[in-house]
Amino acid sequence: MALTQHEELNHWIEQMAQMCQPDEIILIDGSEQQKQQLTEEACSTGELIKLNQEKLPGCLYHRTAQNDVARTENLTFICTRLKDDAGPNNNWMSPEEGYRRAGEIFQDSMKGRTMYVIPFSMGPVGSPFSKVGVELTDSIYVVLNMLIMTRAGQEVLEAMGVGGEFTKCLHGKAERELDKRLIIHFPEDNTIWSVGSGYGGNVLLGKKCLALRIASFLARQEMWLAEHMLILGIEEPSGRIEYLAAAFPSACGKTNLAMLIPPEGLQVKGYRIWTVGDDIAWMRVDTDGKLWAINPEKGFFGVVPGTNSKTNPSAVESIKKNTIFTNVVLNPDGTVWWEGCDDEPVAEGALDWKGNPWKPGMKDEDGNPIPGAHPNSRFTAPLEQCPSHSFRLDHHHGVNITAIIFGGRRAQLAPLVYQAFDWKHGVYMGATMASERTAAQYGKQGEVRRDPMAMLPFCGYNMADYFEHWLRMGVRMRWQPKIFNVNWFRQDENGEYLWPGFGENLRILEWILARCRGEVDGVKTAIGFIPKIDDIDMTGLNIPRSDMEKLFKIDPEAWQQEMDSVAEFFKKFGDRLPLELWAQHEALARRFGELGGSKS
Ligand code: OXD
Ligand code: MN
Repeated sequence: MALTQHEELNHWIEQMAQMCQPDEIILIDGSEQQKQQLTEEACSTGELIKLNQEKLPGCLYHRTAQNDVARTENLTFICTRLKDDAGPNNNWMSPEEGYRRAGEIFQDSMKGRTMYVIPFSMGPVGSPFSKVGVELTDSIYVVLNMLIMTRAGQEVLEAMGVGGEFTKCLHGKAERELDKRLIIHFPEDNTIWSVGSGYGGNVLLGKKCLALRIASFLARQEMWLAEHMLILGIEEPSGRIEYLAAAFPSACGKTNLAMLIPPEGLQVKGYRIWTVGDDIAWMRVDTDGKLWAINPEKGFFGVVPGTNSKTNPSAVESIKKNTIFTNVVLNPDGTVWWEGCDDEPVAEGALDWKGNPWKPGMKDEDGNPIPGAHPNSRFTAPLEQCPSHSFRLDHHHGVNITAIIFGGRRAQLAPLVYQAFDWKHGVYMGATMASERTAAQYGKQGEVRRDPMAMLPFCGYNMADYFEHWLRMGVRMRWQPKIFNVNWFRQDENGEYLWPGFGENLRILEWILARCRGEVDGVKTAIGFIPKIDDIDMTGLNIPRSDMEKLFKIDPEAWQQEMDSVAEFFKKFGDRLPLELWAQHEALARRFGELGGSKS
């Protein structure tokens, strides 16, 4: 009997099964009963471990293979017919080669295994904002993660009807060997093939693969925006809520900002923060001419280390139940531990992320501490468990975006906050985003990595066309969100951070909102408007005036170097780069000529 009433879907499943040769095919219906069955099965094979159900109800534990702990950008490809359509920002293969190379690895790879069919919706089921995908996978870990991260199961299948469109997502663990791992996107076929990995970012195909790479490609055709952005709402006691969307490269505290807790000094103002999403925003211009956003996901796939009740109390609350922990320390009592958590590590009997006996203070041959949890260990948790989760998560239309914020980690260059003069200048600001690597990231520490709109690893087509698309979107809006850049990571001469970050960032968001409402003047500089220092509410936060001035210093020489590096980056896109971006680049140089830097 046919698996579903959707003929094209049935046909595709059959074809993929012919290639992968699973012993069995099971349709995921989204029911609690099926989820329990699969959990039991995965626990019986060791794929998952049930954690202490008294202390961590509904929580599970998983270890990935040791060579499979992060997204593998070098094995991630965009397969368009023309190489130039993928752009210098992507690895490229022809679609024929992509299907052939991945097909060889998929061949017979599910023998002795089950293929699960997961119909899922990115965004509320049936919303015109949403996109449907179907993921075929041989991993129960993937199924259980997808059930947290997406709306999945029978209701999606019903919404697809007999012929609804869907993204064809195929995942197979295969042997999890590096030379047999490929994460391939075929945007022109609305198809994703991922093989040889079990790590979330590579295998939860609704997330980076569909909701960013494929969606960005579709968004350009359909005139909307698929962005690597958090969304948060700030509610005043009057009831007015203003929503912000913000893009930061990895390791800049996106999840923390999405779950911000107002600092003590501002608590009298009675703000409430609403978390809409921590990673991805899909945004459309509505008939009112404004920009509206949804979070296509319904869970968090967050970095664990460093999460504690000081850095992110809402995350701590979110992961107390129904959470899957990947690659953290497993305590003998079936609880978990990670570097930077609230608890002391247990002295004896714990296992590290590799499954080896581990205790605090262990060192490797070179005398370096052996971490218990992998630095990129993750929690998968339902968004609705976050105490600040927005009541508009299932609204088919999302939330209206007042401001867009770009950011990065720059020790010396960028001021704490500055505002673009207009949309086009804001697009230039986003296109020139960059971040310096931290010790936790692969590569040379301090090295500047250009990461436009934080989309460099996630834009499913030529980024020159993506910039053009952003410029065109601005023209379509009657009410354009104002665009800002923030840098929480500025340091003084001694390498000390000048700004405390975390909840204190609300003081900067306040200024941003005040600017959007036209309530405060800005100071015009070459790079944009910066605040008058007295316009930032510093109640309860003691930062010397001289440090505040350093936070807003604009050094023309450093900016000249920055502009040289931007020019170099732009040149990679050749003629395809919109002329407007070069015009913005020249206008910035001209403004430095006219206005110089800021004296502070
Ligand atoms: C993520 C990332 O995992 O951006 O969200 O790398
Ligand atoms: Mn991300």
